[in-house]
Amino acid sequence: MTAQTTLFCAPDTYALCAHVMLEEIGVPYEIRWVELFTQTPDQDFLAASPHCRTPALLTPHGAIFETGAICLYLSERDPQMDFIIPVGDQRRGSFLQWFHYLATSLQPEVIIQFHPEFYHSGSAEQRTLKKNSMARLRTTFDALDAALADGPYFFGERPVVPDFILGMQTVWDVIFPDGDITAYPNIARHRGKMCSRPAVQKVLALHRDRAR
Ligand SMILES: N[C@@H](CCC(=O)N[C@@H](CS)C(=O)NCC(=O)O)C(=O)O
Repeated sequence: MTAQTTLFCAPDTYALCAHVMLEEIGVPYEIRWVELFTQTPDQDFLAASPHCRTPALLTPHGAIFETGAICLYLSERDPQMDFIIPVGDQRRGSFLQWFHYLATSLQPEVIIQFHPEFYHSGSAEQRTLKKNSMARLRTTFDALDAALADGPYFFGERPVVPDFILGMQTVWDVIFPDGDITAYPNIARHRGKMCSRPAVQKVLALHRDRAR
Protein backbone atom coordinates (compact mmCIF):
# COMPACT_ATOMS: atom_id res chain seq x y z
CA MET A 1 0.00 0.00 0.00
CA THR A 2 1.33 3.46 -0.88
CA ALA A 3 1.69 5.83 2.07
CA GLN A 4 -0.59 8.86 1.88
CA THR A 5 2.18 11.05 3.18
CA THR A 6 5.33 11.60 1.14
CA LEU A 7 8.27 13.78 2.11
CA PHE A 8 10.40 15.24 -0.67
CA CYS A 9 13.77 15.19 0.88
CA ALA A 10 17.39 16.03 0.10
CA PRO A 11 20.00 14.70 2.53
CA ASP A 12 21.28 16.84 5.40
CA THR A 13 19.11 19.84 4.50
CA TYR A 14 16.16 21.62 6.12
CA ALA A 15 14.23 18.44 5.32
CA LEU A 16 15.84 16.90 8.43
CA CYS A 17 13.34 18.63 10.66
CA ALA A 18 10.20 17.53 8.80
CA HIS A 19 11.64 14.01 8.58
CA VAL A 20 12.20 13.91 12.35
CA MET A 21 8.66 15.16 12.99
CA LEU A 22 7.25 12.35 10.83
CA GLU A 23 9.21 9.83 12.89
CA GLU A 24 8.21 11.41 16.20
CA ILE A 25 4.54 11.46 15.31
CA GLY A 26 4.58 7.99 13.84
CA VAL A 27 2.41 8.53 10.75
CA PRO A 28 3.11 6.11 7.90
CA TYR A 29 5.14 7.95 5.29
CA GLU A 30 7.49 7.47 2.43
CA ILE A 31 10.58 9.43 1.51
CA ARG A 32 11.24 10.61 -2.01
CA TRP A 33 14.88 11.69 -2.33
CA VAL A 34 15.19 14.55 -4.76
CA GLU A 35 18.01 16.46 -6.40
CA LEU A 36 18.35 20.19 -5.72
CA PHE A 37 19.82 22.80 -8.05
CA THR A 38 19.01 20.85 -11.18
CA GLN A 39 17.54 22.03 -14.48
CA THR A 40 15.45 18.85 -14.61
CA PRO A 41 13.74 18.59 -11.22
CA ASP A 42 11.37 15.82 -10.26
CA GLN A 43 8.06 17.14 -11.63
CA ASP A 44 6.05 15.98 -8.60
CA PHE A 45 8.52 17.85 -6.38
CA LEU A 46 8.15 20.99 -8.50
CA ALA A 47 4.37 20.73 -8.25
CA ALA A 48 4.63 20.51 -4.45
CA SER A 49 7.35 23.11 -3.94
CA PRO A 50 7.44 26.01 -6.44
CA HIS A 51 11.13 26.81 -5.86
CA CYS A 52 12.10 23.12 -5.65
CA ARG A 53 13.26 23.54 -2.07
CA THR A 54 13.14 20.80 0.53
CA PRO A 55 11.20 19.96 2.57
CA ALA A 56 7.88 19.55 0.81
CA LEU A 57 5.19 17.18 2.01
CA LEU A 58 2.38 15.46 0.12
CA THR A 59 -0.50 14.87 2.49
CA PRO A 60 -4.03 13.51 2.16
CA HIS A 61 -5.05 17.20 2.17
CA GLY A 62 -2.65 18.41 -0.52
CA ALA A 63 0.96 19.52 -0.71
CA ILE A 64 2.72 21.77 1.81
CA PHE A 65 6.12 23.39 1.69
CA GLU A 66 8.04 25.37 4.37
CA THR A 67 9.52 23.63 7.39
CA GLY A 68 7.48 25.55 9.94
CA ALA A 69 4.17 24.89 8.19
CA ILE A 70 4.94 21.18 7.83
CA CYS A 71 5.95 20.87 11.49
CA LEU A 72 2.80 22.59 12.74
CA TYR A 73 0.62 20.56 10.36
CA LEU A 74 2.11 17.26 11.53
CA SER A 75 1.90 18.29 15.19
CA GLU A 76 -1.78 19.12 14.74
CA ARG A 77 -2.32 15.68 13.24
CA ASP A 78 -1.31 14.20 16.59
CA PRO A 79 -2.20 16.71 19.34
CA GLN A 80 -1.36 14.11 21.99
CA MET A 81 2.32 14.68 21.24
CA ASP A 82 1.95 18.20 22.76
CA PHE A 83 4.40 19.74 20.30
CA ILE A 84 2.34 22.97 20.13
CA ILE A 85 1.73 25.33 23.06
CA PRO A 86 -2.01 25.88 22.66
CA VAL A 87 -4.04 29.07 22.36
CA GLY A 88 -4.93 30.26 25.87
CA ASP A 89 -1.73 28.93 27.47
CA GLN A 90 0.32 31.77 28.97
CA ARG A 91 3.39 30.51 27.10
CA ARG A 92 1.63 30.83 23.72
CA GLY A 93 3.12 34.24 22.83
CA SER A 94 6.61 33.04 23.59
CA PHE A 95 5.99 29.88 21.53
CA LEU A 96 4.93 31.98 18.54
CA GLN A 97 7.87 34.32 19.04
CA TRP A 98 10.52 31.58 18.92
CA PHE A 99 8.76 29.76 16.09
CA HIS A 100 8.91 32.90 13.92
CA TYR A 101 12.33 34.01 15.15
CA LEU A 102 13.85 30.76 13.95
CA ALA A 103 12.31 31.19 10.51
CA THR A 104 12.96 34.89 10.03
CA SER A 105 16.08 35.72 12.07
CA LEU A 106 18.06 32.48 12.25
CA GLN A 107 17.31 30.74 8.95
CA PRO A 108 18.29 33.53 6.51
CA GLU A 109 21.71 33.84 8.14
CA VAL A 110 22.20 30.07 8.13
CA ILE A 111 21.41 29.94 4.41
CA ILE A 112 24.01 32.67 3.79
CA GLN A 113 26.68 30.55 5.50
CA PHE A 114 25.97 27.72 3.07
CA HIS A 115 25.07 29.68 -0.06
CA PRO A 116 26.55 33.19 -0.22
CA GLU A 117 26.49 32.75 -4.02
CA PHE A 118 22.70 33.26 -3.88
CA TYR A 119 23.44 36.92 -3.17
CA HIS A 120 26.85 37.71 -4.72
CA SER A 121 28.76 36.15 -7.57
CA GLY A 122 32.23 37.46 -6.63
CA SER A 123 34.22 35.49 -4.07
CA ALA A 124 35.41 38.61 -2.17
CA GLU A 125 31.81 39.80 -1.79
CA GLN A 126 30.76 36.33 -0.72
CA ARG A 127 33.44 36.29 2.00
CA THR A 128 32.33 39.70 3.29
CA LEU A 129 28.70 38.64 3.27
CA LYS A 130 29.47 35.47 5.23
CA LYS A 131 31.55 37.43 7.75
CA ASN A 132 28.88 40.07 8.30
CA SER A 133 26.19 37.42 8.50
CA MET A 134 28.24 35.48 11.05
CA ALA A 135 28.31 38.62 13.22
CA ARG A 136 24.50 38.60 13.12
CA LEU A 137 24.49 34.88 13.91
CA ARG A 138 26.57 35.57 17.04
CA THR A 139 23.87 37.81 18.49
CA THR A 140 21.13 35.45 17.33
CA PHE A 141 22.82 32.59 19.17
CA ASP A 142 23.27 34.84 22.22
CA ALA A 143 19.50 35.35 22.29
CA LEU A 144 18.79 31.65 21.79
CA ASP A 145 21.32 30.63 24.42
CA ALA A 146 19.64 32.95 26.92
CA ALA A 147 16.21 31.57 26.00
CA LEU A 148 17.44 28.04 26.72
CA ALA A 149 19.02 28.92 30.08
CA ASP A 150 16.36 27.09 32.11
CA GLY A 151 16.12 24.38 29.43
CA PRO A 152 17.05 21.99 28.28
CA TYR A 153 14.25 22.82 25.81
CA PHE A 154 12.56 26.19 25.18
CA PHE A 155 9.78 25.32 27.63
CA GLY A 156 11.50 22.97 30.02
CA GLU A 157 11.72 19.22 29.89
CA ARG A 158 9.53 18.56 26.84
CA PRO A 159 10.34 19.63 23.28
CA VAL A 160 7.91 21.61 21.14
CA VAL A 161 8.04 22.53 17.46
CA PRO A 162 10.67 25.31 17.80
CA ASP A 163 12.98 22.82 19.53
CA PHE A 164 12.91 20.57 16.49
CA ILE A 165 13.41 23.52 14.14
CA LEU A 166 16.42 24.77 16.12
CA GLY A 167 17.84 21.33 16.90
CA MET A 168 17.91 20.22 13.29
CA GLN A 169 20.05 23.25 12.37
CA THR A 170 22.50 23.18 15.27
CA VAL A 171 23.79 19.80 14.05
CA TRP A 172 25.63 21.89 11.42
CA ASP A 173 28.81 23.08 13.18
CA VAL A 174 29.66 25.54 10.40
CA ILE A 175 26.80 27.83 11.39
CA PHE A 176 28.61 28.69 14.65
CA PRO A 177 31.40 31.25 14.97
CA ASP A 178 34.67 29.33 14.41
CA GLY A 179 32.52 26.22 13.97
CA ASP A 180 32.29 25.91 17.76
CA ILE A 181 28.96 25.33 19.46
CA THR A 182 30.59 25.23 22.92
CA ALA A 183 30.60 29.04 23.09
CA TYR A 184 26.84 28.59 23.60
CA PRO A 185 26.52 26.08 26.45
CA ASN A 186 22.74 26.06 26.56
CA ILE A 187 22.48 25.51 22.81
CA ALA A 188 25.08 22.75 23.13
CA ARG A 189 22.99 21.12 25.88
CA HIS A 190 19.89 21.51 23.71
CA ARG A 191 21.63 19.82 20.78
CA GLY A 192 22.75 16.99 23.07
CA LYS A 193 19.18 16.42 24.26
CA MET A 194 17.77 16.55 20.73
CA CYS A 195 20.39 14.15 19.43
CA SER A 196 19.61 11.66 22.20
CA ARG A 197 16.09 11.20 20.78
CA PRO A 198 15.75 7.93 18.85
CA ALA A 199 13.85 9.66 16.02
CA VAL A 200 16.65 12.19 15.58
CA GLN A 201 19.35 9.51 15.66
CA LYS A 202 17.52 7.43 13.06
CA VAL A 203 16.97 10.37 10.69
CA LEU A 204 20.49 11.78 11.06
CA ALA A 205 21.99 8.36 10.30
CA LEU A 206 19.81 7.99 7.19
CA HIS A 207 20.69 11.45 5.91
CA ARG A 208 24.40 11.14 6.61
CA ASP A 209 24.47 7.79 4.87
CA ARG A 210 22.65 9.26 1.89
CA ALA A 211 24.85 12.39 1.79
CA ARG A 212 28.04 10.28 1.49
N1 LIG B 1 12.20 28.43 4.19
C1 LIG B 1 12.39 27.10 3.69
C2 LIG B 1 13.84 26.94 3.22
C3 LIG B 1 14.05 25.61 2.53
C4 LIG B 1 15.40 25.59 1.84
O1 LIG B 1 16.00 26.61 1.53
N2 LIG B 1 15.85 24.36 1.60
C5 LIG B 1 17.11 24.20 0.91
C6 LIG B 1 17.83 22.98 1.39
S1 LIG B 1 18.43 23.23 3.03
C7 LIG B 1 16.85 24.00 -0.57
O2 LIG B 1 16.01 23.22 -0.93
N3 LIG B 1 17.57 24.75 -1.39
C8 LIG B 1 17.46 24.65 -2.82
C9 LIG B 1 17.29 25.99 -3.47
O3 LIG B 1 17.29 27.03 -2.79
O4 LIG B 1 17.14 26.00 -4.70
C10 LIG B 1 12.03 26.08 4.74
O5 LIG B 1 12.29 26.30 5.92
O6 LIG B 1 11.49 25.02 4.39
